[in-house]
Amino acid sequence: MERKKFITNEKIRKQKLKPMTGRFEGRSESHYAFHRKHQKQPDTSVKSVDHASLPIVCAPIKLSMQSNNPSVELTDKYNSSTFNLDDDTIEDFQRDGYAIFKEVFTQDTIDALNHRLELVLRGEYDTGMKPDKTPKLIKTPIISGENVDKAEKNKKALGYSGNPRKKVFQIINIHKSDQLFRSLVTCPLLGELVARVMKWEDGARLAQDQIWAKPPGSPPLAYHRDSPYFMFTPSDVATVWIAFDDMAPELGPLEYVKGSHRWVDGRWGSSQNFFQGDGGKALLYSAAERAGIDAQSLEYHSMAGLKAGGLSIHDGRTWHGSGQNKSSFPRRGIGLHFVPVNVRWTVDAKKSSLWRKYVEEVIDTGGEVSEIEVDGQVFPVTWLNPFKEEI
Ligand SMILES: O=C(O)CCC(=O)C(=O)O
Repeated sequence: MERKKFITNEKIRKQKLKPMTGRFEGRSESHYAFHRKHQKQPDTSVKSVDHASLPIVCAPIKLSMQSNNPSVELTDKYNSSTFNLDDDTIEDFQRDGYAIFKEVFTQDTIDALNHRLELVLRGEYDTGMKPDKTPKLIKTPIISGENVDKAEKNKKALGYSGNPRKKVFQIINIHKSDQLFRSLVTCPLLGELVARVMKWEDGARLAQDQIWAKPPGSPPLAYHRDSPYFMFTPSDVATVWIAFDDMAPELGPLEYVKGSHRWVDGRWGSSQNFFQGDGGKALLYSAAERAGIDAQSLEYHSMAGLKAGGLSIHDGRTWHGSGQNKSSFPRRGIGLHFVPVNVRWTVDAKKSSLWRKYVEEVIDTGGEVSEIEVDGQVFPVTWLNPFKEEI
């Protein structure tokens, strides 16, 4: 089997690398040992695709829709040797619980992702595998094609992501179905940004991705925290949310409650509550009250104004939600949930309908859930800190 290519870091990007093919120069043996330790056989639940052959790097190569290994493309701002994550951004993130990064992916990449999203919604998977969750949608006739210009596209039907069902919908783990999405979620820059703002010394691992699409007229998404839904220890989670459309205020952009990651931990409601169209703030208000905070004093920060290709990162404990889509266009985006490299399952993982399947086999053979390492094929490490040699 081909060796898996975990790559990159600031140093490597500074060298303006082409896609990686060889060994990592200048790394110590312990670094390679770490890679080997985290290199696993594919999960048994993943049968019809060889994940090791899927692209795991995003690199400054020209996007090609025809390519067998399609890769997302970063803008010059993030692809160049001048990009540097400054200390102020990290401090702001630690204080507020979120940070915003504009113009990260090129418009070509976003157009291609929207195109692929439409195909996945229509059941076309270029890996041959289904995502873990797909929505039930009303069949609509036309697709937003890659060669159709914007004006022309808008005159036509909006495709499945503009679905007349008027419901917020999710796809879970689209990266299993589509190679371009696989390249997006494993893009090392994203893992690096997350690890550095969260101060995860070792690096970042992808736990799950979730497409969030709000067709015209769809209701608000209830305010919630992400971290209670992830059954790992340590319990840190961070989410990268990438805009696939320009976030005009009437589209119902993502909103954060400033500083809410510092409120007491706890679980309120279930993921079913996400989709209640009641304005979505009931859980938030009760959490604020428990934290001794007056609901009237909450400070909200909307992602309105963020252009397609920009992204935000939030701490998994930051309360967030989004308003109704009052426009006549779809509002699309993807949330990528990351965890630290060295997480283990919690004992509760075996009770969770979402995570049980990943730990079941070990339990069946008498293992202790808390001793299970997460599977690197299913939960790929997307960035390792090259400056931390011993882990
Ligand atoms: O896209 C949205 O409105 C919600 C996204 C979200 O809750 C998340 O990514 O954690």
